[in-house]
Amino acid sequence: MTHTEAEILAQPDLWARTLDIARGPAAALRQPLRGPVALVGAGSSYYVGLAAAAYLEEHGFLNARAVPACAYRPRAGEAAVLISRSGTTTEALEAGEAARTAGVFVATVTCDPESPLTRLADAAVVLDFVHERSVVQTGSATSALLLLRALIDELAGRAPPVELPAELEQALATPVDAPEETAHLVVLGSGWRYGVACEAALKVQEMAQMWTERYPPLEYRHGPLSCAGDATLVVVLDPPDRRIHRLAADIKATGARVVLGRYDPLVELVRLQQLALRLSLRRGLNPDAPRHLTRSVVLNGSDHR
Ligand code: F1P
Repeated sequence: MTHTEAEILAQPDLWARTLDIARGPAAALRQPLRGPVALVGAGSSYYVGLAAAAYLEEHGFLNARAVPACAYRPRAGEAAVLISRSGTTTEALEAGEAARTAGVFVATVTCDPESPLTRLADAAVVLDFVHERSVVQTGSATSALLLLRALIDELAGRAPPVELPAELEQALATPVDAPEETAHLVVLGSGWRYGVACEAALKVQEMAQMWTERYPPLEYRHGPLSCAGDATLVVVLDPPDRRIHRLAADIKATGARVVLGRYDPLVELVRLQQLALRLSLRRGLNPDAPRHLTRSVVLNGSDHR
């Protein structure tokens, strides 16, 4: 078994532990999440922020934005939540330093208590039970998003999603299948599911070096549908209502295969991590060593200042 696969399968336990800290140490994040707040990260960590910012908006907190770390500029009166598995990504560190210099409240979500990003925070939440050797983020990203969801649910007076570890355990036994001819993946999701769709598509890019696209579902007809065909697999994260069923029919008419999500979008993300792993192995690749990638992007010298 590759260590990426082992890390994928470890997520039910990580999620249970994440929900435990949401009730305790992570409470320090609740206040900044009320907004105004910028959720900042790179790669998978940016997509976690994208999903969390939309989740905040859907729960009535209308003053949240997600920003790629490379594009972050501090705003007076706006807290910054910096998300980074390693806590060493150069753009995330630069964003944290800029926020501190501007006098902005800085909270961080990392997996390493000793990382430079953790150390510069006013409030640091550390998922120190997540130990990923992989380059490709799996449980670190889903645990960070689950943590933010649980905190936002509590801020909104809703029960946190305590059922998800068990739902994931069940879902891991029913992986998403992809026909042999699959060479093109499209993941569709609206609202907070769009950030989840971006992260799912990134897994397939990183592990299987496959062409992927991601859109809000009803956007797909507005041009990108022209690329759908026999080698296309389209996964829809939104609940299958009348409009989604109509969209699925239009997509199937192109020859593409459509899979409608059956579980919580975060659970569907893990099923797509499993799909990415299977596609990687089917293509004779090593998911533990994704081409051209490093576990953390650390830019040395002055070329990035
Ligand atoms: C961010 C990131 C990862 C990606 C790869 C390179 O890392 O882009 O999302 O999978 O590992 O780094 P981090 O800031 O979350 O540690």
